[in-house]
Amino acid sequence: MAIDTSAVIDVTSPNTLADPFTPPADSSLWRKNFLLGAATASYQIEGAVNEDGRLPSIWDTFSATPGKVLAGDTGAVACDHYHRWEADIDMLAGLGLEGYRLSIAWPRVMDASGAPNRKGIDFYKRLLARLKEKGITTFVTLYHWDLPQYLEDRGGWLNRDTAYRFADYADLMSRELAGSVDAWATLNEPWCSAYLGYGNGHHAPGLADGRFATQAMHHLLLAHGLAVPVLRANDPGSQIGIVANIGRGTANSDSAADQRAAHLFEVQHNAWILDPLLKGAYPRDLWELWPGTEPLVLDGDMKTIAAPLDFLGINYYFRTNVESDGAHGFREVPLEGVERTQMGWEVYPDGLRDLLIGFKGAYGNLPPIYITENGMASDDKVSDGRVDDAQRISFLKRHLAAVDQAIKAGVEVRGYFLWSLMDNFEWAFGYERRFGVVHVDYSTQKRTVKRSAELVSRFLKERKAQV
Ligand code: IFM
Repeated sequence: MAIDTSAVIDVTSPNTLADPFTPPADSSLWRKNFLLGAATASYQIEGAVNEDGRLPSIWDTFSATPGKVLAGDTGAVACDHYHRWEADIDMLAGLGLEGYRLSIAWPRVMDASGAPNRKGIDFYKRLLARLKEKGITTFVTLYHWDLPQYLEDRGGWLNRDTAYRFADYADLMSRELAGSVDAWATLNEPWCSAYLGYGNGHHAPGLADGRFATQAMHHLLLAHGLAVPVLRANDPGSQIGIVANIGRGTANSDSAADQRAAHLFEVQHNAWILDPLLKGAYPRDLWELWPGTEPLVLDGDMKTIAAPLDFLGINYYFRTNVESDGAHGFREVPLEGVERTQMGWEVYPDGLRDLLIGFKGAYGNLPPIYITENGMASDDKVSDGRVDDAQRISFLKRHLAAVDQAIKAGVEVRGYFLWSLMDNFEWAFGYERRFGVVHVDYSTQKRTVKRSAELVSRFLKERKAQV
């Protein structure tokens, strides 16, 4: 496929460009019904972890464990959004962003007996009411990793019962919030919950066993499948979906072994989640990669998991170049001289385009897609009251061009959410890595709109003004 090089700008001299962001006139982004918004997640921004009856989550426990999070950071205060939500929503609306993707903290809204916590629920009711008042489309994720610690104490996602508790939680929230949520996502990035949480221990709860990862994944997907009909019944006007992070794997050489390695990389990152959801079966190649780790699957589970979706949320960040490990798997071969972000992740917009087009070919029933996260971390500094995040502006422009190319190739992409509205608690990397289009000074909680947000905002206002 031809690449639109006009979308690639020189990040070293951004100021020489009159307009480093606005998409070309023929871009699908100019369509008014292409939703452009921003995303956040509860534990990453809310803080107030002990307030109004919120119970501990696995991330409170994990981040309080020495050595687990960079600099010993925790989400105890984060962006203090729990107290500053009104100003934050005003800021979002002021930027002209049309959609907001947020998540609910499960331990804030339900206690260990399953009883509702009214104060926690009311927080989200007020937040969503304000978003509606501002005319913002609301995407609500039920699970963005903050599992109640009381459930982890009973085995967490290794315990099948957690899937049923999740369905109860989905029932409660969709009864309480029906009518104020445009789209429900059951889970955010089950790959991270299962693999990083139970497979290698980089995330909470910090367990490291391949067998745990596949069983946790199965229970996460089961939780999703059990919740879908509940959400549909309680909130029939809303769209129901799930959010998956996807990874591009490329082969380090043309050799059959390296090509196979790249295929297995994508099986492990993408098909592990998308095949059960869209084909009702785990990819068989996964068991070649991880022999002996098949989860316990009960009769009917795969049918439950493959419940039809109204949308699929896709989170995309980077690609990984791999070679064969000489046995059944792959190992990374980092490429030299490529552009990287503060996370060390390679900037590779083509990966997003290629994966989207590949999914359309692989899954005949691919639902409409929202890019529910895309963005990058940079070591942004405020200078004279401004933040010039030139690399992010270029990154966003190039990834939006990739989305446009996928749309033109026939993939139905309905919208795109920037990750993230503001700098926040980046999990095991604490506050060092800044993903926001708004800068947060954690000592004062002052928000400073970065240049990237200004340009996105300018584009949205221009688009709105068009007849
Ligand atoms: O910050 C995370 C987010 O919570 C889930 N997706 C990836 C982001 C960047 O790492």
